[in-house]
Amino acid sequence: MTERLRIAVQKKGRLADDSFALLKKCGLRFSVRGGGLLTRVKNLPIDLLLVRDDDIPAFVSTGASDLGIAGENILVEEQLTTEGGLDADVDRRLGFSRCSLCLASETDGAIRRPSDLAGTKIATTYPGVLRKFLKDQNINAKIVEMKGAVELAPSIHIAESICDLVSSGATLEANGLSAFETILNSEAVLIKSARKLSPAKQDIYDKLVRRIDGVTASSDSKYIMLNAPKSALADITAILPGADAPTVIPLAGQDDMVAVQAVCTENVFWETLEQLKAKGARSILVLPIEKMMA
Ligand code: PRT
Ligand code: ZN
Repeated sequence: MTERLRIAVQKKGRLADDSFALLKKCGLRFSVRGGGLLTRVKNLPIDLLLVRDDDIPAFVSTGASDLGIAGENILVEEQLTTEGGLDADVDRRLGFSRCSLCLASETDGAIRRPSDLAGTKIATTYPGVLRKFLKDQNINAKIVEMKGAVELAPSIHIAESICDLVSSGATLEANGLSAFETILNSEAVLIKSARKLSPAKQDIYDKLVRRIDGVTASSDSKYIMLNAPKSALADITAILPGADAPTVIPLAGQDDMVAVQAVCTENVFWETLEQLKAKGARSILVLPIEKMMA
């Protein structure tokens, strides 16, 4: 029987859709409909273990799963709070579900900086990360552990401030709170243990991560095509964000102009196009790149 690589993925929630989308872009064919815990990938020897995000680091650590996709916030919290430690670490950053674990307090209140926390109470669902921060900063404050709705803690006088995830900032604002310190910047990560995989699983893993790298590299990348005066070629090449040597092609009947094509590995903004135009570039096209392999 072929060995199957097992990946633990959040079943439902903020990470789930983007995790499934990433795996589908890597060419994995599967369906997550139905309530099963294990989903078989049809075209590769891979199974998906559909679980709550909090359980993913422990599944990887114990060997119940070979890999996992979870927020770095969850991984770091579990590393800090699991008795005996975790054999699970970041293998790759995946670039989605970005958020920050922040300290926040009442917008017009007295707590404005970490040192103001001394002798106060802080509500959080991340006691491990918060405890480490307070210790590193030499701040003596009480941690009030909650399971959710942390943003309500100050208004009901459970704590003077909170330590919670922030993405748009709308939740803090709606509760009259402002962030005053970031403790951790987080994004979804591929989690792996230090255990050696069997040769068969190692092959599947190598293939998968090569594809993941191709997908993450191409998501910010664009193919740019433009016509440029020969005299401005150096200036124009310098503006192209994250581009190696571009392809330069003569233009029929126009000796002073060339066509330039390049892969830009960083975002191409409207400002970039305006700068290119100011240097004499014309007919500028920016195209998405679906897949890349070096
Ligand atoms: O059921 P399960 O345990 O699997 O899911 P869950 O409810 O524990 O987690 P879920 O699905 O809410 O979040 C999963 C992961 O998404 C988190 O661990 C983070 O890595 C990531 N993520 C990204 C976020 C946010 N952005 C986020 N904004 N997780 C939570 N939030 C919450 C935050 O706690 C606060 O309540 O959204 C609110 C703030 O959002 P803004 O936009 O108002 O600032
Ligand atoms: Zn959770």
